[in-house]
Amino acid sequence: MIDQNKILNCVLHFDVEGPVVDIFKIETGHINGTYAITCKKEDGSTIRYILQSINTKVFTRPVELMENIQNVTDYLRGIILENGGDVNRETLTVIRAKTGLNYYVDEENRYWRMYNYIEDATSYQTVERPILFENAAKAFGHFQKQLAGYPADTLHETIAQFHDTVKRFRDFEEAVAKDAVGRAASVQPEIEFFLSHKDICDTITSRIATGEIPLRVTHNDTKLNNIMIDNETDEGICIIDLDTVMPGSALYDFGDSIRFGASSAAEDEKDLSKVNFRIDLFEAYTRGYLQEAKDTLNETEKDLLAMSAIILTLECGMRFLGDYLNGDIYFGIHRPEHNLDRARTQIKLVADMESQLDAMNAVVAKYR
Ligand code: ADP
Ligand code: GN1
Ligand code: MG
Repeated sequence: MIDQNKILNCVLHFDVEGPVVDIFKIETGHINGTYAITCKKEDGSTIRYILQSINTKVFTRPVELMENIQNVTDYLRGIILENGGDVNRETLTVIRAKTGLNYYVDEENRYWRMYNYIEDATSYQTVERPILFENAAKAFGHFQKQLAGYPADTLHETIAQFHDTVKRFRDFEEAVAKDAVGRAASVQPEIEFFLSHKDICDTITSRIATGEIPLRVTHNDTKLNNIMIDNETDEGICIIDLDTVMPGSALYDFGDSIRFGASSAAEDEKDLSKVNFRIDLFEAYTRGYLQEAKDTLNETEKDLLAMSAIILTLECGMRFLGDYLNGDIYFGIHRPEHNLDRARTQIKLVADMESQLDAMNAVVAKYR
């Protein structure tokens, strides 16, 4: 935890309206250090911002990362204005540092950035009501449409081969072989589960290679807590966490949303009897997503929607268990076996989805 004085000092370097009256650490993301900052304006009212320390172990080129985000949010702002939308709520806005740059580097070489706070909206950790998930699907589908004309070749690849599941499998094998902190012996059934799924890892990547699946500008981290849902209307109003916006497959975005949201429990639930794949939530998401995206997706993409949920869940599970084996060096953890608990929920979900794949494909057939 970075101390409050450092945060206060950091805020002083950004162009904010008035002095800080509150700092609140948000613990739900696994990657960046996120703080909600409240400032008091001259007229006595308050305004909130999001201050983030960028995880530079994960995003090793933070200046390029911010260039992506600046350009993407500027582009979105243009589209929202054209459509008469509310630019303060429908996109992140980068608040510049007093230097004019879109980041600030502190004495310890930490990179900080600031955004407007999306007010009167919630970032949900689980799908409390199916409509939230259906609306999240529409919003992610809409986001993909908004960025369809974005010049993809101008985007920096912020993490190379981010959803290359075959590479993720190799990384996992390496973590098992290295067994850096001596944990492999205690998680043999979990390791076996992932190793036994080697043959499906290339489902998406091999078809990208042949051109059957096109590259699009995608979000690549479409979990439910990366979207702000309006408290009044339940609509997904703003897509956040734009660090991994880069060329990818629409299937990455669909599959990752299902991975996180179509579960009956949280991603880190310890009691696996509570973790089940919910086909009703899969249906809600598929309906909402295809409503927005069905005219854009090709037949191969539609054929693989259900399967993509299995692949993305498998991939994320391997990453969690791999990180547990590596000694928890990538994902933020809040308890000793956090990554192992996360890996186990993913295993449970993959197994559930495999047993319901026919039913999932039938749902896709209904809405495609
Ligand atoms: P991470 O990469 O660590 O997941 P995020 O950018 O997703 O970081 O931020 C973590 C959490 O902070 C989000 O899940 C959301 O709850 C909250 N958050 C982030 N940006 C905003 C924002 N602009 N307005 C309101 N809440 C936000
Ligand atoms: C991370 O940043 P966050 O918490 O939204 C991760 C995703 C994983 C997710 C699992 C840059 O997402 O790839 O799917 O955790 N982001 C990065 O919850 O690695
Ligand atoms: Mg996030």
